Amino acid sequence: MITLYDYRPSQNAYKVRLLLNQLGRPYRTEYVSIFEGEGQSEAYLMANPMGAVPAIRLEDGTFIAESNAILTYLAEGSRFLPDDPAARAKVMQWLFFESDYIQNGAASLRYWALTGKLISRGAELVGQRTETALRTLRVLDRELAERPFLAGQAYTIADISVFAYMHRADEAGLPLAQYGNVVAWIQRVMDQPKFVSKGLSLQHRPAFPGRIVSETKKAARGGGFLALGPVTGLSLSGSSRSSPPSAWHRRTAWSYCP
Ligand SMILES: N[C@@H](CCC(=O)N[C@@H](CS)C(=O)NCC(=O)O)C(=O)O
Repeated sequence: MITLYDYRPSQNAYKVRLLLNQLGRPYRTEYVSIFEGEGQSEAYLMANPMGAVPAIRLEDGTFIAESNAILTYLAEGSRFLPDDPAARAKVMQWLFFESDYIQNGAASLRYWALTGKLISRGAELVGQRTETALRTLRVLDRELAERPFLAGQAYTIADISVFAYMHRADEAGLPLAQYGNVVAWIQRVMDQPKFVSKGLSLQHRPAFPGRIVSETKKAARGGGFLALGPVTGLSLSGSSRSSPPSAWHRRTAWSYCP
């Protein structure tokens, strides 16, 4: 069975949860406490050289990192990724678009807004990211006027990938409601069979069932996002339990985006 290295508030990890559910593919979860430095443990760096979530481990022990690479691997041979080279390249076009413009625009802004870091980022940087985010919204709105889904007439992993952050663009302070074609597309994505808003499926088997409960309780206590602290017990061989955040991690964690 596949293992998903996950962190519940991560929208990048949500992409993978959503696809796994829509594929009906059973999997197990191991939570990685990214803000406690666990992502930077030697053991986890084998799964993802950047120490970020998501990553997956295949049955034969192979690790795959980067959400869009994982989506591509998992969708192979399914209706979510066409075989025809040109149609496939159109899907890839949107996966790269997501990785570049959305992760560096709306996703960063959302993370900064939700974690109270917006002010310390500086006006110039926030201005650049906002311009990138608004540009992506304009592009998406124009493109989605032409067809129901990003890569054509059918729902694919391109939609899953872009949906993950764009349907929460208002949390980044972006005027999502002004982009009618994007709003209509969000609804079409949510109407897909086996759509799940959090991505936990019936087939899903957490490696540490109790931890989901404790995470939910923490979220309820603290009002959500920021309250979600370490919930993991990474069990890669040689891994230790949560370690204090390293200096590297304290310096750099801000730039990424749950
Ligand atoms: N480009 C990566 C981005 C992954 C990423 O930034 N993940 C965040 C959570 S959404 C993370 O783990 N950040 C902690 C870190 O990078 O140390 C992807 O698409 O998977």
